[in-house]
Amino acid sequence: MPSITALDARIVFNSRGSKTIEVDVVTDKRFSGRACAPSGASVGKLEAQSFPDNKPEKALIAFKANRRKFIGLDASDTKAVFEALRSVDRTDNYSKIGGSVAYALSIAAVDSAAKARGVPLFRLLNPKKPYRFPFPLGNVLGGGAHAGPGTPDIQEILACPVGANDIKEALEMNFHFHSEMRKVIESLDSRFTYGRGDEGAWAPNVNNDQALSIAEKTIERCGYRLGKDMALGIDFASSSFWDEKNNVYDYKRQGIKRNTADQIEFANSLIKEYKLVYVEDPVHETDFESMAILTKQNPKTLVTGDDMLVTNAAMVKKAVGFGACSGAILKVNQAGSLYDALQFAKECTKNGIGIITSHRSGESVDSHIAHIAVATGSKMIKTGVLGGERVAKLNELLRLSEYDLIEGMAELTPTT
Ligand code: 2PG
Ligand code: MG
Repeated sequence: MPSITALDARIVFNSRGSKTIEVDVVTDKRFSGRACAPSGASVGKLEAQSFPDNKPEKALIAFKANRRKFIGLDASDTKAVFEALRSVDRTDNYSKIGGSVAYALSIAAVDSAAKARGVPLFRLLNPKKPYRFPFPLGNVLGGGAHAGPGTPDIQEILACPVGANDIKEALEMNFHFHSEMRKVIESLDSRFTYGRGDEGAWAPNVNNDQALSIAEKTIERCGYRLGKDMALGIDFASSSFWDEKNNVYDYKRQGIKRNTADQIEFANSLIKEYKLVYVEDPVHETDFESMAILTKQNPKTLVTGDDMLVTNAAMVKKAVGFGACSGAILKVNQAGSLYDALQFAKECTKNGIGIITSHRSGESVDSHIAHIAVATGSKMIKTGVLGGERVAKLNELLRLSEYDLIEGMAELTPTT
């Protein structure tokens, strides 16, 4: 067994220039694993808390005070690491030790264990075939919490190269789409600055409707067929503009307010008009009833919970009770430790809910999520298109294609 012999941690910076925690785990005195915790801008209410009292320094102190408890553990045993974390932090959301520590420690442990065993991480996490490549779901045009005033209220317009035959072709299609989109935006706005949001998506001065029409025009310009070669998706991140007091979705930037019925109708109309293969958080995080309506009415679309499910197995059970969600975002740092996230993945698979493994808007150049996506049988990996921290994950998928073990692309149609 790859036994943990040393651990260290430090504060480093993420892609937004904010402080975060990076952990090193050494097994058998020579195999070194490392992971750096990402962070979100649109954060679900029930997510793990990254740092005690929101202070990275306190997470580092908590790590140092407790690190000896992990010495001697089997680094490949995600449950043992989880239990050791829980022995020092019994809160629901890792607020005592910090979700960032739970994330970085649990992933650095399997990173070192994979090296000790001489296997790729996805094999360590799931020794059973078949493996498939997730479709890369790339944020190409965005606003919301990821970009400034003038951009759409909708957080992300996403491209998914559904017609790609292999992962290389899929990545090339997304890069092509992203670069052609700039030309479409420029043709409509000669003053476009080439500005991009936190995840590398274009951040033009357009409203929600214009954003979608730009995406559709880009598909034409690339010579793709909408929904056949290249499909579109949307992350509404609608909790971020849900006005709880007045019960309306407040599209402030566009000056439109929608009540719940209007919001369902709006989401439905976009799904139809743009043949959306994917919609994420179309309604706010506690509205399971409306999510169930959209899930039922759109059997060909992955109606996906992010802030709604917060990578929590109990929330999947709740969603299943409502008939809500055919897709589920998996972000390890929402859950805290890797074990929590793998339990969530199991619950999704058991209930026929498609998994979409995802980055955060504040990222590092780590590429573990490429392995987690393959190991969990994710249908998609949502990890942006441009920016070094996004491309790091995409390039790792290319490296994984050198293993003959991975047999083609995932099956996309929802199974619920
Ligand atoms: C989301 C994510 C990633 P953030 O809402 O899905 O795209 O954004 O990390 O800011 O929560
Ligand atoms: Mg989201």
